Formats: sequence, structure tokens, C-alpha cells
Amino acid sequence: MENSFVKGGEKNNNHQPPLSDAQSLSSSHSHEHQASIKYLNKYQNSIENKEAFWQEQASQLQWSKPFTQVSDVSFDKNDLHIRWFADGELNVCVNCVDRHLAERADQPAIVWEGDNPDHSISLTYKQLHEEICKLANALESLGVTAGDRVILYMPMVPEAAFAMLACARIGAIHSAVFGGFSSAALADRINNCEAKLIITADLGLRGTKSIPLKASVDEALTLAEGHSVDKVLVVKQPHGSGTPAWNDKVDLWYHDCVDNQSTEHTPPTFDAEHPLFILYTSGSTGKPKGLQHSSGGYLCYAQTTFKEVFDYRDGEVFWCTADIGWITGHTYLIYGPLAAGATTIMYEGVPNFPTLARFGEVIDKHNVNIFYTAPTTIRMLMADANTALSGSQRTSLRILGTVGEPISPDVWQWYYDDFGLQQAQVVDTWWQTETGGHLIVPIPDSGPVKPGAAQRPFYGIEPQLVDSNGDILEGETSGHLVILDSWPGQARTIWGDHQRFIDTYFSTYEGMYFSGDGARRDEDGDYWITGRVDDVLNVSGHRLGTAEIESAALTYSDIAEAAVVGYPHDVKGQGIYIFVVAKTGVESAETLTDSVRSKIRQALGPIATPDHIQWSPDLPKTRSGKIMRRILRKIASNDFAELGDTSTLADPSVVDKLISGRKDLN
Ligand code: 6R9
Repeated sequence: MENSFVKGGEKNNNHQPPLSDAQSLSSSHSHEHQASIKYLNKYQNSIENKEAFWQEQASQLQWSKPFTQVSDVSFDKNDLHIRWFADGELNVCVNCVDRHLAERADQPAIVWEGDNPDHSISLTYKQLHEEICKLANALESLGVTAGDRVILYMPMVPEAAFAMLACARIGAIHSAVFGGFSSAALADRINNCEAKLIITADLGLRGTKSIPLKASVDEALTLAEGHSVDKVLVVKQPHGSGTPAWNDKVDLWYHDCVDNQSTEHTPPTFDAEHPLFILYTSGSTGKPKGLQHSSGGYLCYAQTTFKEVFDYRDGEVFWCTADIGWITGHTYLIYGPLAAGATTIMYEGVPNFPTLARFGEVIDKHNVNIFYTAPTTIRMLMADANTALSGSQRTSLRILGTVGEPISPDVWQWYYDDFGLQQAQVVDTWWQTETGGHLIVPIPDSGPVKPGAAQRPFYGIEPQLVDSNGDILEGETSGHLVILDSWPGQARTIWGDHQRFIDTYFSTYEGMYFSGDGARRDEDGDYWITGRVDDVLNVSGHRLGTAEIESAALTYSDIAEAAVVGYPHDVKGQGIYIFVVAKTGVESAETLTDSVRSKIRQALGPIATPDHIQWSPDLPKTRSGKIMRRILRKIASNDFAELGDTSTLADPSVVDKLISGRKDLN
């Protein structure tokens, strides 16, 4: 991509600097904030000639059989279907690895940085290809065939990347489950997708903590009664404890299956719409949803956004800190960078091990040019900036990305000024598990950047704001964020429940994809994401449904009712606050707080551990029995001033009791 932000690969200080503070965004300066003509032209063209635009992008993949139709899409809830490049055939793994061998066999594809600062491994495209072929052969010899589901419950080790790509190679559908999820959450996913095989490790390592992954898989298989798992492949970690509990009928060591396999494997080809992976994410109701992504459209979108949004240039080193258990770890740790022939860093550990200086040290050690992380991590670094910035120069940085939650202008500014030394452009990328890749983002060179704003639609993307009737709002305004038309990277369905897919995303506002987020559009037409408008929390950049946490609490036999809300949290963005009502007859309920907390942890995993548990004699309900969460959110946030109208409550006196209970907790 042609780009004047930095010319000819040299560092250049002539680019238009991002605005130095949020104040300078007043409307009197709005003429300075216009997006660049070049971006506007390209954007306009991508909308007016959408098919031609995506045809051009998709032609940058290697197709075994070219497609003749670009898209076949309807957002009508009575006829919902999303298909891109549907009669084309390709192999996703070939596109990420094999096709680069001619030119990049000896270029590092994945650089793995261990939890221990003395451990790192560089794998060239050639070596990556060999490892994937060996595993693909092993999976086939275990009877895994195209369309089978394979769960990956893995630490951030190279085998996790081999596993994703080997599945893609043989057409097996992978479903990565974050290692921080509990065995109960894993069991739900095993059953939901009817997994045939699980790939895991004996232990995971995060800082000084060991995570007993294999033991959790054992537990999950006990919980997932009648499951369909034949085999569990276990990667032996050098720091492993020796022999985990073992079931000879099911468990196999990864190295025993893989080491003697051939390093060659002839890749079959698959339809563009063949499912590549399922990834579970939380919604406002019920159990997590398994979003199903495609092969051709997803990869086209991953590659295009990776190259454009990070302005990737040949030979650069890219580091995305996300875990492969999340969508960011799929699109921008594995598929996007490898499709583009980049060098991608995979880091096993956590930001503060051995110290908070680690991220800077890793950036220097591997000369990282593009760094992509979450606001929660930036806030963590910022909270002890001296340590975080010590011991590293970070002069290799050219682009700094952020994702997962709104970034406040002060955090944005620190990221730009202090972490990036005012030399790297910040790109705040808004997107979702459902969208497959970036949708709203200040593409480098698309015009001046505003701290805290995701700003501009990516090429081919048509965002809009609507009111509660679904009427499109014009100009400077706030509303619910919808997307009017499809893009290739969009999820195709919810695994096993297409109706839920339609109901969740295409029924609130007819003919539009509803994101579940709210946003503001400013006088320049730039978007500012304000956060979820449904009952989904964003804790440290992770999505959690309040309903899931409530049902976990309700499995505790002494609890009659539970209501979960989010409240502002300095580092996590949002903290989890749970109001619980004990069953009649339960005495000194407060003494049960710790065991309720561990029950929820057990049910969902450590990321869902409540920050505050408040016992209350009752919850604020309307006369029709609906919990007024608006009031609970205010109370949890210690904001008692404007509780709004409480007259419709069945028992308004409950509010005072909640407030005094809140004050006692402080
Ligand atoms: C990629 C990812 C999606 C939800 C999304 C929104 C929030 C993500 C954001 C952001 C403000 C950004 N979100 N990026 N909010 N600015 N740049 O995070 O996917 O885990 O599915 O979460 O995260 O609320 O709806 P996912």
C-alpha cells in the first residue's frame, strides 16, 4: 500500500502528528480534522464498487479454483444468508504458509518468546511448514477428517499455532478455548460443538503460575457426559510436572504422535464457505455462542485489514499480545500476519513477569515494528510507568494498535507520548468476535488522529447510528451502532443455532447487523465507541455476559436471586459487581461471600471472579418483576446522586437498603 505516513521505510517526522490533547478537538478546528482526500476517495470507491473492491482483495489470495461470484448476501431476517466467493476453492494453510516458501523459506514466520526471558525460538516459514505437515499427518492418522471439530485448550506455545494451521490444512474446524476458562466452561463447549479431539498441554505457564490444563480437560470430560471426544493430544512442556493423570484409551503425547510423521503433506482444497473455526463468545442471554467463521472470506478480510490497518511492510516484525483463545489471537496473531508473509511474535507469558518492563524489553529484543495490545494492559503499564518504560528504548516501533474496549484520551496519550515516544501512530481498532476483523479504525494516512476515537470505517464497511426504533440518525449524534451491509470477514452463523444468530444480530433492527455497542458520531463524521448497550460486560477487554455470571451464582444453594452489573474499574475497565439475595432462613449470609466467589470462579474461570459481592434483602424491581439494573449500576459505581425515577419500583425502600449496604462494603 502506498503510504505517506512514513516514506520509503525510513522513520520520518513529517507526518501530521496526532492532536496533542482532547481539547483541541473543539468544533472551531473541525476543518483540520477532515479525513484525507486519498482515504475518502478510496473509501467512497470501495462502497460504490464494493464487489470490485473485494474481488481485488480476494485476488491477493491463492485460489485452487477461482470464484466467479463475489458475494451472495441478504440481511433480511426471513432470508438471512452470507456467502462470499462461494464457488471458489482454497486451502487456508497453504495461503498462510506454503505459498510463501518460494520467497520466504528462511524468513522467521513465528518468533516465540517464552515466559522465561531466556527462552525464545524462531521458526522460519520452512520450519513452520514442516511442523504443520507433521501434525496434519498425525491428525489424519488419528481419523480426524474435514468438518470434524477439534478443541484447542492450549497455552501460548508454538504448538498452538501448528494446531490451528494443521486443522485448517485438513479442513477440521478448530475451536480454541482460552486456558483461563474453567473445566465446566470447557465441558459446555465440548458438548456444544461435539468435538472429536482435544489438543492441550500438561501445563501452561503465566508468570510464576502453572495452569494444570490437562487436569482441567480430564475434569471437563467427566462433566461433559456422553461427549464425543475420542482422543486428547497432550503437548509436554519442558517445565511440566512429569506424568499427569493418564487414561491410556484417550490420552496421547503430542510428540509420540507427531515426531515420526512425514514433513510433507498434500493439502486438499475446500470451498470458500467451508467453516474454518468456531469461537465462543458471551452474549446478553444464555450460554456462550459459537460464532462460525468461513475460510475464503475470513482470510481475505484478515489479510486485507492486517496489511492496511497496520500498514504492514515486508520484513517488519509484528507483535499482537492477545491470547489465541480470543478472536484477536486468531485474526492478528496467526491468520492475518501469516497470510501477509509477516513475522509474528507469540508471547507465552504476562505483561508483568519478571517485571512490568517486560513488554518494552521484548520489543527491543525482537525489534518489533508494530505492537498491538489492549487498553487494560496499557493502563497496567501506565500505573507503574517508571518500571514499564525502564530498560528499553522501543525505537523500532512504528505503529501502535489498541483493541478490546474504549481507550480514554489520557491512556491513548500516554501510549503515544511515552510508550511510543511520539514516533508511532496509534490505531484504535473497533471490532468484535462476530466481525472477524477491524471495522472502524483510523487507518494510517487516513487523516489526523483523535485520541480515544476509533474514527473511520474500514474500506467497504458502512456503519450507521440508529435510534431505538431503528431509524437512521444523521450528522452529529449518538445511537446504537449498526452495519448496513456485509463484508467478507463476518461470522456466518452460530454453530448449531442459526435462528439464534438471526435473532441476536439481525432482528433488533431489520435489515442491519446490530453490534450491541453504542457510539457517538462527531462533527467530522468520526465515530467514538461508548461501549456495550446490552447486558454484556467488558472486563480487561474480555466479554462476559451478566446472565452467565448470574446463573453460576444461582447454582449456589443458599442464593435466591442474583444480579450482576459492571462498574468503572481503574485497570480492568469494568469490574464485576454482584448483588445477591439469600434464601429465607439462611443466616449470616455475609460469611458465605468467599465461597460464592469461588463457586463462580469454578463455574466460569478466574476471569469471571466478582470484584464485589453485596448481600441484600431484596433487589430493586418494577411491579412486573423486572430488575432495574440502571439503579444497581449506579449503586455499584458509588454514584448515589441521580438514581432517576424510582417511583415505579414495587418497593422503593429497597434502594436505601442497597445504598447503606454499598457504603458498608467500601
Ligand atoms: C476484538 C474484540 C467485542 C467488544 C465490542 C466492544 C469492545 C472492542 C473496541 C471496543 C471500544 C475499541 N471493543 N474493540 N470498544 N473501542 N477499539 O475485542 O472482540 O472480544 O468479541 O469484544 O469489545 O464493546 O463489542 P470481542
